[in-house]
Amino acid sequence: MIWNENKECMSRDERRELQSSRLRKLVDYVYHNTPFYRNKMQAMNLLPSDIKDIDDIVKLPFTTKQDLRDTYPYGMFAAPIRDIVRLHASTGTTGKPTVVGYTRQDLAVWQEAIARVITAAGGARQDIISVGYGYGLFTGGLGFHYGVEHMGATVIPTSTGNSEKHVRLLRDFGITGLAVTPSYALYLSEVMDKMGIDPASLQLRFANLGGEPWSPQMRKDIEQKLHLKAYNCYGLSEIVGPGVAYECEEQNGSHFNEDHFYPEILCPDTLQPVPAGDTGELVITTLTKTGMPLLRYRTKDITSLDYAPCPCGRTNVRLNAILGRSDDMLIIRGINVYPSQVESVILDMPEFEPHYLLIVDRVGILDSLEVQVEVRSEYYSDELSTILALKKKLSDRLKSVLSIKAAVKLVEPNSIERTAGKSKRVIDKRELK
Ligand code: DLL
Repeated sequence: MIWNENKECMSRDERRELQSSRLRKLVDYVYHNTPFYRNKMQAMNLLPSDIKDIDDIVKLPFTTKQDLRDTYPYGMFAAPIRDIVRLHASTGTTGKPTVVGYTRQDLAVWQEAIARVITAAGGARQDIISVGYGYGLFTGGLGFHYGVEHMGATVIPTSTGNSEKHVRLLRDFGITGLAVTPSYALYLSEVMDKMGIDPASLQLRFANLGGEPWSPQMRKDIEQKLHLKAYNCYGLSEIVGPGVAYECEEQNGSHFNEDHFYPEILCPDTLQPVPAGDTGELVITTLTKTGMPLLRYRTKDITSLDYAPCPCGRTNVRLNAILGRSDDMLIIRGINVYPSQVESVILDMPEFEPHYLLIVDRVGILDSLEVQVEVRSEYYSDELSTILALKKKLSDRLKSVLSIKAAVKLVEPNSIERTAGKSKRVIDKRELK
């Protein structure tokens, strides 16, 4: 099923026209309503009338998270506060949080975006959907909540926190759809296991997972353990929250809601566009937002776009998996390391649970990387030789993928801390030294 065939399946030429006219309107709007952008454009000698079609987007200034911090809290708002009906903020671990304001019209766009996300995963009005993203300043909870209501399905605002209760709700309320982070989906399967509840006995059919990167192996794991189909949903608070891009039944890249959010892939160093299909930093312009529209927001997410037609019939471009962030990339002994590389090695080996932790440290002048991973109970052993052999096997595989040696620490099942939200997979102790 497709939520909005008119918009999701329009010809690429038609969509380009729509994007061009929306971009013209947007630039005129921010020029007159956001001093931040007017100043930037004036410094570049750029007038709204210089933007004629979507290809002119490359002339526009960038926006960074730092800009949002510098103008904290409301400096990026284009609409007066009396027209803002909701605020969210990202959980900044360093410095000030970034604040996002929505007008009524922005919330309507967001609801539509989420309705597309859920419909593409096979959800419909008769579904009962549990939203297990955090409710509050985080965009996941309320974002999904109002999207589910908008499409007419039944929403259960479970939020995070009490996982056993969540499992009981899944069972007792006949919940058919789940919206949570991928790591929490896995955790719920463990809780079910402990409670002696067989996921196959539940009504669950699909899950909309996002908020953090996950790999194809993790998808397989979640689908098998929870007996459902798992679909990716990508988004970030600065742009809208969840609902920027979403997977369809093909589960092969996430369709970008391009009529509202325009994606570019740029080289993070030169900020020039990469050839179509190549990997680089995702940069997004909000084409229709009125509360806090952003021009060319640098997401720092490293990924690529797939322009090939999709058998599902949607024509909006597909976002490939997020390979990492240009700012969470670790440089260990001069080598770039993405945590997702370690994850793919671990998930490829049946001996391990998909729970791991990277600990980066500096001993003397040498960087060190320790990978802690949980051994599945059926492979756990008191035999030293068995454990040593398993350690060596993982260590060798990591070396071949990462090109650096990692110390491997095997830990018991369930010993790595679980979170209801995004899991913390990296501890970089060098930052403190
Ligand atoms: O995580 C919004 C969201 C909520 C998306 C629920 C999907 C589902 P932020 O907290 O601002 O917003 O974090 C945004 O998380 O730039 C990516 O690095 C990462 N991220 C989000 N979704 C995905 C995904 C929400 N599906 C940041 N795959 C983004 C990989 C993701 N990374």
